[in-house]
Amino acid sequence: MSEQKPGNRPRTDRPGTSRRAFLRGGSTLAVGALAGAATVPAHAAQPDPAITEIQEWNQYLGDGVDAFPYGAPSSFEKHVIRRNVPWLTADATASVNFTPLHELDGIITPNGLCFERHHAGIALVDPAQHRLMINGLVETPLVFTMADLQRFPRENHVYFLECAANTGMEWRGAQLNGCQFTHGMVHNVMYTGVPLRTLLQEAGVKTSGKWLLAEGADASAMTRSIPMEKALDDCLVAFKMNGEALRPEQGYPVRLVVPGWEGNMWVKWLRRLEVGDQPWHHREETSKYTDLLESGKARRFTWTMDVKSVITNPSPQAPITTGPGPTVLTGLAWSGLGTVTRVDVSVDGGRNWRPARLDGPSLSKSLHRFYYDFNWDGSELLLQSRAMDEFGNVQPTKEALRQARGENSIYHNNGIQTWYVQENGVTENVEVS
Ligand SMILES: Nc1nc2c(c(=O)[nH]1)N[C@H]1C(S)=C(S)[C@@H](COP(=O)(O)O)O[C@H]1N2
Ligand SMILES: [Mo]
Repeated sequence: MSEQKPGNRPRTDRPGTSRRAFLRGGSTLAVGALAGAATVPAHAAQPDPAITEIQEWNQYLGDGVDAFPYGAPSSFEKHVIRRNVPWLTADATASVNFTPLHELDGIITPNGLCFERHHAGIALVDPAQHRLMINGLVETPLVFTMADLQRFPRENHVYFLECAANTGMEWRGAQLNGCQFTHGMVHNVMYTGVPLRTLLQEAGVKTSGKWLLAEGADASAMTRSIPMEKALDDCLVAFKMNGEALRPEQGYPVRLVVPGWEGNMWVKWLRRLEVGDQPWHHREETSKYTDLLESGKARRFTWTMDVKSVITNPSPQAPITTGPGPTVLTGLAWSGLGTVTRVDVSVDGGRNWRPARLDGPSLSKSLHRFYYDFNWDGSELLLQSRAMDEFGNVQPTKEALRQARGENSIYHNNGIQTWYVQENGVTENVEVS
């Protein structure tokens, strides 16, 4: 294994897995690829049919204002869609699809591109028939209609939702070729909703009430236990995303928002909140949403999503196609604890780091956008990003994660991702070791 020279093509180095490792060693990687951004060369004016010919859209009237009562993206953007990996799950109703992170910019995920994860398909709920009940250890059990919920003072907040299994396939080695598949179980929208605290206060939580059971109205009747402290802190009962009604796949007409915590607690199609004095035993919590350690013991109650980042461009689905010269590298960073204060980028597999430029709003428990504008000299790159949050937590290497938690884990993989950019711009998912 150690004979492999730096600069070799990544390869499958483990029988039985498709792990691809990229060995770091010598110094053929161009650190010189780092010169500051140059000015983008404008094309010298030449006869160009795009200019000299009259295009179709220049000759005929377009569609009228009645053509698209609910708009859709340009037909030239057809490839920008959620995608699933059929072999990951047995059927599409208990499954997941992925946000096309490499096609997006800024920090907001458009509603139609938010990844979906459900255990029993998308429930189609009639809002007029939907009820939210609060019962258990409360002074007054309550039932709210959707109209009732809209009468409470509401708030707007941008939060990321990340499934605990995001990047889970990558624990044992580089696996899926694209950030959509390695990191696409995350989305970030602005929610409008009523603070959960307001509704709980309305019902009057008894002093013995320490836990909340949140239940969904879908066929899986998914339930999750949430500690009262979190419920009273920043959770929302949300009915809007990015200004419009929740999409059916995101829990229409109402879902729980549990900022910074793993996605499975964000119960969709929320119909019941039961206050109790201890956590409930969920069918899935011990089997699916618990981290198995090497020792065979499990980490339970690992709810916060740790500081994490990924370069979205270039990446395997978004290679460099423009050749050497000014290149915009960009990506996303987030922390379930608060804001991201710093992202560093390496082009040589983690030996040298330079600060990236954070741009756009820096909101707590939200995605952050970073850029690294550089002048690519056309040599091979091993791209990595490393995020730090406002509490000084730094994103770990995959190796450090494996040392801490072994190789059996799936959940909470916030390790540093590496992309290998070849001289022709083609980009692959690899690991440096
Ligand atoms: N009622 C209900 N809520 C649910 C689920 C579900 O299957 N049913 N899946 C959970 C999981 S595992 C995740 S990661 C998030 C995904 O939210 P999204 O579909 O909006 O991306 O919803 C959570 N809430
Ligand atoms: Mo999840």
